[in-house]
Amino acid sequence: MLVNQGYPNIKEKLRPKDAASFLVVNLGDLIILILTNFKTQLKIMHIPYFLLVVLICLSCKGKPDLPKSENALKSYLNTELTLPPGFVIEPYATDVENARSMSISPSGIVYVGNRGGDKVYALQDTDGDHKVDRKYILLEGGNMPNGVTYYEGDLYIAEVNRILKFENVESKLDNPGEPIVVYDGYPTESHHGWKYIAFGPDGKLYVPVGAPCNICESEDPIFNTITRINKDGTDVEIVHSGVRNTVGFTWHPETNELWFTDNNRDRWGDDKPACELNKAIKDGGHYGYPYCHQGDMLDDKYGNGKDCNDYIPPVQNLGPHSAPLGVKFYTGDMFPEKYKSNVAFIAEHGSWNRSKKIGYQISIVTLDESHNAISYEPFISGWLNDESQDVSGRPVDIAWMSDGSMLISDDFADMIYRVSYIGS
Ligand SMILES: [Ca+2]
Ligand SMILES: [Ca+2]
Repeated sequence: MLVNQGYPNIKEKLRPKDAASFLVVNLGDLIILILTNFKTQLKIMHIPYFLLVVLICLSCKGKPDLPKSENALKSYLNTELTLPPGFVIEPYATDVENARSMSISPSGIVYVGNRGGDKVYALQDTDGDHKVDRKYILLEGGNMPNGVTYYEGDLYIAEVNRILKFENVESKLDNPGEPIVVYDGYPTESHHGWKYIAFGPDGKLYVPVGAPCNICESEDPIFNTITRINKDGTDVEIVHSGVRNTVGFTWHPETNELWFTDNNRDRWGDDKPACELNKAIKDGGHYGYPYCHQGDMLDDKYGNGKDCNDYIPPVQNLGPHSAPLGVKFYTGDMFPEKYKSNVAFIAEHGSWNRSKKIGYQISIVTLDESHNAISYEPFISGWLNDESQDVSGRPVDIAWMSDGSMLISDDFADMIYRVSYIGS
């Protein structure tokens, strides 16, 4: 379904900042927490559904007050955000509600999933001016269709418990019909049930299954894992365990090793534990959850009698509660040499379980030749105003355009940004 032609305008729904707006930033996360973790308690407490509906409606508001015209928005972004010298950021697409995981096909079409919404979009720049001028809705009514990946002509979509597929998707963007169900056997638990998916160098689809709780031991070994599955939906296998909730992973372009972010547990204070960037040098690893966090911190309950040496530590600890999602190594030709191969770019969605917010940035972890981390620093920051704690955006995923520029999705500003290097 084609829903938009011409450069999309910023919606009128954007409203002035107010004192409550930064609280509302995280209400979406809180609603999901309430609906999933506490659903049993809610039933016991007989909390009326209309109250939940009110809360959900509130979570849709509080969007950042952004300039409406394209030029003013570009100027605003380059003033408010801090980038390294020579880089510029501009709106690539606006009005992409709840823009989450992305996948770019060889023809340059950008596929985007939803977590808070129920849609999957295809975004097209038909005239090559680096601005999306067509937006298609491929899927509506999806169950947290967060994960999207384009592979050999087909678009794969991950809902909570199902993998869907639109075959030969680019021949029917305007009228894709119903997707094929590739597999429907993943758990239906919605807590950490939204998924990032990608095909590995082995041609198999990698599908994480998050912990069905903040911190718990699960009887079903499928939880807290990264699985993989054949593209026809056969042979699901657990590849890694002890992974609480990864919503972004990639393969190193030289070694083909799997690198993944992990969101560690909440409600244990502001500064513990750290979130993680991990590296899997072989299959079958255990990455600590729920026993050991950040490589050296035993859990206060589940860590009893355990030893952190029994689990694979992160390559780099990231900000506690910073919510690292998308991670990618640079594979293009546009950025300066120092960003190629051994720099992991990470989209930090930003903290909700912290008295002072952190994250809300694109960070980079630079590696040495042995792939040990030697630095962790911001690449693009400024979506969080440290002083006022105001938030104007929440990065979710990173993808590379064929010209070497970077796309960043933002599910709070409902936008895709394009970052390019123009030199000094
Ligand atoms: Ca265009
Ligand atoms: Ca870990």
